[in-house]
Amino acid sequence: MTKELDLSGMRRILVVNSRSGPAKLAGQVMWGAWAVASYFKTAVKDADVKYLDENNEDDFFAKFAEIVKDRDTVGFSVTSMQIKYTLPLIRYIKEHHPGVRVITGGIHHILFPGQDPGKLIDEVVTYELPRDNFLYEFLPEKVREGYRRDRAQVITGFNCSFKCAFCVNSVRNCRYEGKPVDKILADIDDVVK
Ligand code: B12
Repeated sequence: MTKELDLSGMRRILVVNSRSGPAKLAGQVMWGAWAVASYFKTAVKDADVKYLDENNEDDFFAKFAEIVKDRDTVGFSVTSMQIKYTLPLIRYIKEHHPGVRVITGGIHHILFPGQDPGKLIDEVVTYELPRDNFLYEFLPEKVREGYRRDRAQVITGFNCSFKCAFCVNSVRNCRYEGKPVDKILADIDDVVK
């Protein structure tokens, strides 16, 4: 397990958020995967970053198989509910494009940092990546449609001030972190535009 993600050798990147249940969460924003795609785009020199959220794509697998052909790195965002839907995608990569580096991260790995990921995954990230930057170029068209039609979402903070026994925040013992007002206003501005 690394403590800091090695960004060298990464340029043509795909960030994937699989579905997490039989029904897609269409129209929902997947903040974790979005933050990661935005981070790669900002932190990796000359990055070519693609983002695919199964919840918000028709023909998801066809698009995935096409994009993955010319990637050097694919990152998957994983809650425990997504494992079942993410593993077949990773198997597909290892079978058809064995040279592609597969990285997984997300709340499942943060909760279970000692779990053996098996041989299919090249690197497991058990910590958060920077999340202060959400680039609107990655917002899926289906989410945009929902924003135009109905209502838009803006993230105003992270974690939570309560300590519910069932929630990851209790295990991690993390505190509520509000976003600075100027960043929230900038996000509202982007959403309105
Ligand atoms: C928002 C949310 C939802 C929303 C999701 C929609 C949306 N708009 O995103 C709604 C309300 C729909 C929802 C529903 C459910 N949720 Co929920 N939800 C959350 C919540 C509160 C916040 C997640 C979030 O956006 N965080 C902000 C982002 C920026 O953080 P992040 O995702 O952790 O990402 C960071 C890191 O993990 C890492 N990272 C993430 N992906 C990747 C990928 C790579 C490659 C790398 C390197 C790093 C990396 O870097 C990111 C940036 O720092 C979390 C609790 C929490 N505080 O985390 C629970 C949580 C994710 N939910 C949980 C659960 C159980 C559910 C439900 C099953 C509840 C239920 N019984 O119905 C349903 C599932 C519905 C479904 N079909 O998926 C659990 C998951 C536990 C687990 N073991 O995985 C959590 C952790 C709460 C808990 N109980 O502890 N949820």
